[in-house]
Amino acid sequence: MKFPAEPFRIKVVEPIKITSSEERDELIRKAGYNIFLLPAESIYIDLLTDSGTSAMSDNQWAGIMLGDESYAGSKNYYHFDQTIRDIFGFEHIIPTHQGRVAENLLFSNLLKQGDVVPNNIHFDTTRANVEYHQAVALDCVIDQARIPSEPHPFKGNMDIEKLEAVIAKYGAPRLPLIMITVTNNSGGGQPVSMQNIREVKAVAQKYNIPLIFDACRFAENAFFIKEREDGYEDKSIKEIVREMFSHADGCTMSAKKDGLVNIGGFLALNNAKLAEKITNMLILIEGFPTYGGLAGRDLEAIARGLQEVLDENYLRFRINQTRYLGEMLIREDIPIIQPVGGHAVYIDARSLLPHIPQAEFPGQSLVIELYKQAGIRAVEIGTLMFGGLDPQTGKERFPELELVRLAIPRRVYTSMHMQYVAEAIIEIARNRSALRGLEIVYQAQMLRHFTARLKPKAN
Ligand code: PM9
Repeated sequence: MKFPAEPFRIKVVEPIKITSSEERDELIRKAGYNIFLLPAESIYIDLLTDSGTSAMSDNQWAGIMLGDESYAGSKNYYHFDQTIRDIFGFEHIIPTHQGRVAENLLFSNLLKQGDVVPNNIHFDTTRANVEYHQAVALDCVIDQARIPSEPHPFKGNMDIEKLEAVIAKYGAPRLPLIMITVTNNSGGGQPVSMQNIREVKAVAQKYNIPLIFDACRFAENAFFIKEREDGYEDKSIKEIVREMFSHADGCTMSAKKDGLVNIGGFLALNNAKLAEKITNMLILIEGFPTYGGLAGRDLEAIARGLQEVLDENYLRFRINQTRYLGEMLIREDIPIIQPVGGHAVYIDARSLLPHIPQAEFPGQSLVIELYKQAGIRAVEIGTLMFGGLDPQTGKERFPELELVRLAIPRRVYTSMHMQYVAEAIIEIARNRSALRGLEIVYQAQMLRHFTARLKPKAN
């Protein structure tokens, strides 16, 4: 059966406020045509992110009631620690309040000025944390990842030749680690194959460089391996995860994704000395090693979430729900990144709106129309997010792709909601010539997309 029916039933509902298009016109005008500045209450379907937006299960909520809030040695910590060791196989588990703190702790202890960190594609916070330490974040993903219509089954794979070239250019001592992001968020939520993981590991081992995974969407990646890679169809998700991580020396994790919780993360390592150093720093910035910036109840919810996310029925629904939305759009010739990724559908806004020049933010124009027409919040991943003035040349920079991401929160929306989203996009695409570009009236110097204010271009 292809229809992605939900493998759960609804026990608690959260009403969503319905606004009129006139109200939304006014709200978005007031928000300076920036969806980050909208009150969340005014949104019907919120696809801004899949991070921290999951619905927890009854089992997780029950775990919340069993929170042991002792300062040290909470029983929930032992459950958290044991669960992560059991699933991922690492020796030392350091709780953090979200993923970027795990990155910061790791890089603060490993990187020095001029070092180089290759990844398939660094996620924004990873790149920012690398650059903060005056090191260089390099993307070594396969070329097919840059072509939206290219149907490669593992578009998150690292290009081994590119990786070897980086090592040859800079020399292994300048690479304190190699990273792989599973699934590759910045490349469209695309998976990395087991074969590729083995190949990267072989290179890392040859030069004695630690291999660390950015593990946010590890279970979704494992499901794709089961579905697409020879020899894995009869393995359980847990077996696949264990094999994936057996090739790594550690991982950073935002539990706000595949941990099925609203807050939390961890850093896991096999290197005892490094773990000890980082644990001491954790005490300085997050908290005692048995809670790391989280409440006991959060640790319990993560332990339970990490077990639930391994359920194949859940993952089949999850991946198929995202695919279902993508396929409705493909059938109507809406250009999207293919194959559909694990956690989001990415629309190629430049192909959809060729009459809007990149300098006038075609992706943002689509985002604004989606909100105005249907109360849907998506996010632009294009010139507004990655453009801006080049500090060297003083000229406006333009990214390769103008994307609009529809990130699907886990277990939150039904497949009927997905139909609503698809219909809204299809309707907008039919009237695409009416969409206009935008211009910036205010922007911050860094990360301008969060606070920028825009206005529609005059005709
Ligand atoms: N990802 C996302 O919406 C949250 C917004 S961050 C501007 O996709 C990867 C692959 C991520 C990620 C967050 C983090 C950071 C690390 N790696 O948000 O710090 O997708 O828990 O995780 C977001 P935290």
